Amino acid sequence: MTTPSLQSWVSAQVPVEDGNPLVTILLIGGLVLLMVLFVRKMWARGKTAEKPKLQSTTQLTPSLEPSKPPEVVAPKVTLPPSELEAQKKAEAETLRRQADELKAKLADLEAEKSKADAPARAALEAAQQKLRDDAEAAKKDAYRAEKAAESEEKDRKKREREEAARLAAEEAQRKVEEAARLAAEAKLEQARKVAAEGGQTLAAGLSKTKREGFMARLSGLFSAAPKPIDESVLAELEEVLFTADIGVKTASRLVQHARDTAKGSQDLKSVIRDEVQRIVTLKANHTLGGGGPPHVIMVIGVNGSGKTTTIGKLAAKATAAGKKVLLGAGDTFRAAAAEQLDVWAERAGAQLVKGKDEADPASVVFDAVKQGVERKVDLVIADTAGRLHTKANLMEELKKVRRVIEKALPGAPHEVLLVLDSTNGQNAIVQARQFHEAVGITSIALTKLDGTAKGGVIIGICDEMKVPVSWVGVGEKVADLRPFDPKEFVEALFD
Ligand SMILES: Nc1nc2c(ncn2[C@@H]2O[C@H](COP(=O)(O)OP(=O)(O)OP(=O)(O)O)[C@@H](O)[C@H]2O)c(=O)[nH]1
Ligand SMILES: [Mg+2]
Repeated sequence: MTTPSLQSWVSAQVPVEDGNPLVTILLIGGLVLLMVLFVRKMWARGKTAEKPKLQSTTQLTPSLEPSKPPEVVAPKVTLPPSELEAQKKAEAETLRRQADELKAKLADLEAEKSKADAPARAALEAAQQKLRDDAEAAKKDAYRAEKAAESEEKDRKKREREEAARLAAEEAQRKVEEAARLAAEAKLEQARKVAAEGGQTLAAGLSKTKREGFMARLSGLFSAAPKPIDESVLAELEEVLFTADIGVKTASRLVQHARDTAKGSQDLKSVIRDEVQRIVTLKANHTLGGGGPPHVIMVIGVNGSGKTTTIGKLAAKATAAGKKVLLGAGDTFRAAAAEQLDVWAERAGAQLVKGKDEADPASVVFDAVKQGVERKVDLVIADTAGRLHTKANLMEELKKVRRVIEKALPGAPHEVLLVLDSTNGQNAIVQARQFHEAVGITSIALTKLDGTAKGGVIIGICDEMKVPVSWVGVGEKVADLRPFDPKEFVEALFD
């Protein structure tokens, strides 16, 4: 819009008497100013709306955001004035008052002077001069005292600020510690929940063995056995036990025991029951501690026997009991092994030390034990790759792992836990023998009892190895790994 046309538009909108040019110019100017302001406002709004596009596209998830230090409002601190500050303030006041009094006297003399004769005036003049000098000196001294008091006050304020900052820092530290304590408590609670998840009973885990395994046939024999027991019953017992998964040696021993004890007796069942209880009653340690610190457990076994799962379950139990646990990912052979252990570590609230894929397992385990010592953990559990007990080179590798654990912490490992898959039946006994010869096992975890009718293997293992079965696995949950209780075992099978 050109100025003349704007002018005519304005004239059309606003009636201007006789076309006064000054009013027209003012109106046009006002309108132009309004338009400029309007355009500026719109431009500014557009800029604000564009802003989000300029923001970073990467977003930190809340859990990854660096934790901010807690906000603490500094408390107000008031310190009493020092002795010197109070003294200087009082001194300044007195001197100021003195100076005022001297000035007042000066004024009195001035009045006197106006009425006095010449000699008297001269004397008054001299007196006045003296008063002036004194007043000036008092003022100067008052100023100096004030300055000294101010300097003292400044120091006091500084000390107040420092004290307030110290109290605020103390409070912030307290808050950080409180937050850490609450986080640790929450972690422990979580671990307890995982550990407390209801699991299967041993009886439920052994139900297949009882229903379908040798126990089913034994039960039939027990109820049909004549009294007194004769050779035909013993022959039948022999047949049942030899086809059970308890191993030939144990089967022979049990038959011999029955022959010696039960012939003529009326109760074959209680004879076998008591002998089985005697065989499986070996002293086991379920505390996951006692050695070290840290107590170190080396876990071994054939492929897929349940080592990593058992380690995870043991770690969860230990953290739930308030122990600090570190897992060593010594299975560097299988690519996903460390990740699998990592998941268990996370779930149990345990720490994890892992190496690169295909790293030397001994070096990873050595590092894990060293870290366990440095981090003052209570328990270190080292995983190892599954291996066939018949492969000499792999058994040599296991011996090396054991040696480096001892090197990292003299006296360790405090437990060598062999994990056996009970579905392997008698082969589990063969595995136990070979692993024992190679590295010397101290306890056994027998897994997957829930999926097999071969639960009788426990009897054979205990009888032949004289190594206690410490743990039995009856399912996938943490609570499904149960401390082995000989009495419970015998009750579950026979009663
Ligand atoms: N039903 C049942 N399954 C189990 C039990 N213990 C372990 N498992 C399962 O057995 C499988 C093998 O377990 P892992 O812990 O990976 O065995 P591993 O010995 O570490 O295997 P490798 O590392 O390959 O030698 C997994 O699917 C486990 O969930 C148990 O007591 N009952
Ligand atoms: Mg494993």
